[in-house]
Amino acid sequence: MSQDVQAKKPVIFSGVQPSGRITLGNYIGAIRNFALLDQEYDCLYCVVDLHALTVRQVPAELRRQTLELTALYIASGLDPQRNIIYCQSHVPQHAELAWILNCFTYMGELGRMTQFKDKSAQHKDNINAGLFTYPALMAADILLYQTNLVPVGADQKQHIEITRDIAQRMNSLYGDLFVVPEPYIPKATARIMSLSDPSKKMSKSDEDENATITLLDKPEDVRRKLRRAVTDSDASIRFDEEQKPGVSNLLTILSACSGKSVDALVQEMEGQGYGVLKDRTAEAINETFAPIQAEFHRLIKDKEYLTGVLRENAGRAQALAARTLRKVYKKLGLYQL
Ligand code: ATP
Ligand code: LTN
Repeated sequence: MSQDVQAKKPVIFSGVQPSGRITLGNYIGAIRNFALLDQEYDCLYCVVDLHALTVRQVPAELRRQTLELTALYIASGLDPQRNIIYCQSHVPQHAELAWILNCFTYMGELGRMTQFKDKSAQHKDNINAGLFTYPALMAADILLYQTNLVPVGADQKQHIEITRDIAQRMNSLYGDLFVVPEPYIPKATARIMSLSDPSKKMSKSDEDENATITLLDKPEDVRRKLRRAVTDSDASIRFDEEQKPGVSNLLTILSACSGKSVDALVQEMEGQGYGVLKDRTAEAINETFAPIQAEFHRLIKDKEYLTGVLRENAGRAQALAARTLRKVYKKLGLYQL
């Protein structure tokens, strides 16, 4: 974001949890799009560490993953001068606004969230209140900055919808408090599937190592995982998400990494076996990752630089967040000193 943060450019906000190694799904579905948008928007990209606490984290790993995600944002092409790259817990207004929004969010609507249902099923021993009210904190992230557009994968659509509902509800009670944000979910890459089970989305907290490709995987790991990827027994390379979810997922990934359309790829590989599709996909992923990994490995050694980026950008984010929070407190009738 440029110095003139308050200027008229529309605002983009998005967040990724430092809850594990960043996957190919996170990259193609979300992070890659961030860099494409930073010319026309004022952008904030957040490491949402408070959200990560809704499932148990090992403290030392959470710290490491926070710094890694910061480095990966930058290595993926986001300039930390032009974009506000920062950490959620460094800007206390997120938690403060989340409390307010909790008071305007209904139990019924939170109970319908599929992420809550999925995570409660995965973590039966820890169905905590934070997991339930997660969308109110996410709404706070977005609404604090008067965000216009939120680039995310398809799994987050429902959370953007509840954010819009909360914003509209409060706007109609108190006048114009918040900009009502729109999701930005490019259809083709909105849902990258697991390599082991193409009926599930690729997820960074998946325990099966072969299900996910991480942005820091070595080229030989990518090749090995691709070779093991589940396809089908029909042996024809076609895009058909219903009948051939594994093959279609590989085609989506290959298309996203090579820049070629799925149709062109299908024509090129006509009559060839799945081995060719898998090897080409692995190579395209490795080519996409190589410059990002090189930059990541350079940045991650420079903890001082990364900490400096987080410190400086926390200040910029706080200045923006404080304006919205002040307005909300005032309009709701909290006594002003
Ligand atoms: P976790 O497994 O810890 O829930 P996750 O892999 O689902 O993590 P998030 O941090 O929740 O990742 O998501 C970061 C961004 O990546 C979000 O915008 C989300 O929609 C997007 N995303 C996550 N998985 C995929 C996927 N498989 N395909 C496309 N986009 C994805
Ligand atoms: N809930 C998101 C991460 C997230 C987010 C946000 C995304 C937290 N706050 C604000 C966009 C905007 C997830 O689980 N992927």
